[in-house]
Amino acid sequence: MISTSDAAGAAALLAEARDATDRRLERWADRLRERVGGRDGAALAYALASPGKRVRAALVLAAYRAAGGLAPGIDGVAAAVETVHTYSLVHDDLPCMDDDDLRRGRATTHRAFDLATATRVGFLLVPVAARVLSEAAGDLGLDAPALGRMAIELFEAGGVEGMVGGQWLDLEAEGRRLDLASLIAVHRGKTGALIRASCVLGGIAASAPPRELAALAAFGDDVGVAFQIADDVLDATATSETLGKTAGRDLALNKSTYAQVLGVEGARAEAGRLAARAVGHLAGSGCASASLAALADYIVTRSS
Ligand code: GRG
Repeated sequence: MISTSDAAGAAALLAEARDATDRRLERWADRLRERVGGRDGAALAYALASPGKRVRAALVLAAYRAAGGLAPGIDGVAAAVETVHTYSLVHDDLPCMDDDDLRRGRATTHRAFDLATATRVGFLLVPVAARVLSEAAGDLGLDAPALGRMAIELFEAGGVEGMVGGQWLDLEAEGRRLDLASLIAVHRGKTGALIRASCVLGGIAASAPPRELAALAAFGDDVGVAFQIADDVLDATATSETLGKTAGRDLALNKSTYAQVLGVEGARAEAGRLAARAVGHLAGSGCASASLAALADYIVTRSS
């Protein structure tokens, strides 16, 4: 059960991550609107500066601090992760994928603009993420090898062994019943890889030693799957208004979900078990953190 102080700690960190990341992303949105211009520039800015919860950004900040990092420039690394996440949402909502009209409480990018524009915007956001990351490394005074390691973590998490591979499996599985092990394999890639990378990037930015990076990666692995389990439960139990995206989409698309395989209460219990195990990975690693623990609790008890 989440304690009041945990909930307050997570809320404060999320608010800080939202403020700092949104400021960075709004600056990039303004630059892109001007540099790219026209409809593509406007659509890029629309997608990039859209109001997410910034959970991945908060994980970057908390992991960085857990590993001893102190500089405010870490919000640039958080913005790079959120840029990759935003690209995935723009493409996920396309008619050839989950075909949705509502995201973050407003029209999806292909609905606000058009299909071709939204498809281009998704692809264009990937090199934008690389620029945001490189700017952040400069702000933090990190050297080229550290930037290289962060880039590998981030873009591998977005690739065939991570987000794209997981999404691919997810699309192929529509209309089929998956067992729990297959479901976990899909979501470790589709959702978990970027969440894991958020934690590892925070550690690399703080020059964490291998033992701490391994603990942050293990923490991220478990909270990544727990995040998706909570997402499935919310899809089945919350309203579109609360979520800012269309509720009940999994059922409409005939997807296998944790709520269906384990039942809503079973899925909630499994998410809680994974969140607790995630926090356990940090104990004795040198980067135990009340903020990461509070975020793990938030991830499995959130209402949107
Ligand atoms: C080419 C096959 C192929 C794939 C492209 C589209 C894509 C890559 C991947 C989809 C990844 C995806 C959308 C995973 C879902 C993760 C998830 C649960 C998102 C919701 O995250 P929140 O709740 O959203 O943090 P906000 O809006 O708050 O940021």
